[in-house]
Amino acid sequence: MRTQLAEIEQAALREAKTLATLREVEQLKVKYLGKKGLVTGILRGMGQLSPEERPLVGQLANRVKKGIESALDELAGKLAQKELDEKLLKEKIDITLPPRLIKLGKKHILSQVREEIEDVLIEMGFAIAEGPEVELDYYNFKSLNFPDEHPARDMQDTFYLQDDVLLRTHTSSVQIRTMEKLKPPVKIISPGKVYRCDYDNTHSPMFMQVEGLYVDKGVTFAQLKGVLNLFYRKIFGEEVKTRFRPSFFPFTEPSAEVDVSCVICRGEGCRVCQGTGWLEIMGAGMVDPNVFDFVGYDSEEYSGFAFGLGVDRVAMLKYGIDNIRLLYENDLRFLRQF
Ligand code: FA5
Repeated sequence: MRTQLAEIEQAALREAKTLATLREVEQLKVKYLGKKGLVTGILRGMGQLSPEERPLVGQLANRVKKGIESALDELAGKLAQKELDEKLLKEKIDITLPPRLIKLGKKHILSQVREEIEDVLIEMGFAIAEGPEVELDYYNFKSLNFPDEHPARDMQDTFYLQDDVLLRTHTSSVQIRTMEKLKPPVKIISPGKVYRCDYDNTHSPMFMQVEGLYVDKGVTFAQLKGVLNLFYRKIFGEEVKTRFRPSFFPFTEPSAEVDVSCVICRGEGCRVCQGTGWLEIMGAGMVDPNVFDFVGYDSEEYSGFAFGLGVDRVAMLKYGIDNIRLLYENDLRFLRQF
């Protein structure tokens, strides 16, 4: 048995030298030291030995077992380190390489311009008011002093949903809804989408407006001009010029259309301003006393001004965009420029 043990030890140590993986080490451990292993077999067979021989062989067998165990443990340690080194080498990351570019989303140009317009007006003391896009004829037309069948309704090509329900054609409807709820002074802007059956390079069936309304005692047209001149300078820069042209809106009297000098050609005439040097951006005027009657304001005591501008037109002018459709086509190559 002693010779057998010595041979087993030598064989185990010889085989250990040929091993290359942790798995093989584990298999060898089972072969020699496992339940049915060679060394365990010897230990089991010790019952047949004489009482004198038993402790001697027992000691030897234990020594051989420990010797094999520690040789294999040492080998396993080395192989584990080797496998770890190889893995680390394979997974090595070169932190000096430039990263792949992540394309971040950003706000649509119309939202950017709308927010810029809102910020300028909020700074001047206006608060934001909102109203529905599906509107009653009463708020979109009638209470704004458009009599039934009056030709002024033709100025805004309307999408009707039912006889008296429509897609709002302007955000002026929010004027009435707000004045119904609040007593003067009222100083609001109402930004939002509006809809008209209208389609060419500068007109879109859905576009965005910002309406402004200021009602208080002693509000004047001069204040309206002051607010709008300051507004345009803040949006387009100090050198921009404004022009007020007499116009007509049923809900304002007097009324004006406000043009700004074309920021693309600096007033010299180009495709966008159709050679005139000016671009129409908004309608404005003093609130008609008839509108005050609809909401129960005393027109002897209060006066007010209102204005409504097209956000799309402002965006086109600010960024030199010559076709309004580009704003709604969602072409990322176009949108990423802003
Ligand atoms: C109005 O909508 C009036 N509610 C504005 C107003 C408010 C006047 C308060 C007086 C007092 P108008 O139809 O002109 O007015 O439209 C206002 C602006 O919206 C225009 O100057 C233009 O910039 C823009 N706009 C009008 N139609 C379109 C369209 N189809 N596509 C893009 N922008 C448009």
